[in-house]
Amino acid sequence: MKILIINGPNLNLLGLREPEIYGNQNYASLCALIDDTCKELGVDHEIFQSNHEGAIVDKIQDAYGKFDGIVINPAAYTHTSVAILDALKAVSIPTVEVHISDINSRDEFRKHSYISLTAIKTVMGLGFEGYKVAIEHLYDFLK
Ligand code: CA2
Repeated sequence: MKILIINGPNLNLLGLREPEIYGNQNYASLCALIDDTCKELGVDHEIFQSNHEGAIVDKIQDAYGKFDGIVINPAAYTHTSVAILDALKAVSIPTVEVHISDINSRDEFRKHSYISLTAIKTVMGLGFEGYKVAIEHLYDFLK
């Protein structure tokens, strides 16, 4: 089993600001948690982060035939990107959406997610731990 973890814009800056929303750990700590979770489950994985919508679309297209599942935090593109939604639908790879914060209890514009229209599950509001929950859910779904 091989899964792809995709992180969208500005997640590479975690820990710099807004610790009350995103915590005070940095992106390297998040990647370490993802690595540990996948190791525990015996799952091969790759982590990809980009600040560019087209690069994320390219990565999803390239995942076809190479990955069994995707965990994605599209960050701000969650609320705007029909292109990422269409790419996920096109490759039809089971996808779990994850958000560090609870997007339903923040700004009105964050309440809508295009990605939820195709995700098998959305995990939110659990901090970094949400990635562990998302990976475990995807693993249970795929095994
Ligand atoms: O809660 C989440 O995981 C989000 O996907 C994070 C996005 C936000 O646009 C979504 O609405 C919810 C933002 C990611 C990065 O934000 C930073 C803000 C300040 C400092 C570092 C990162």
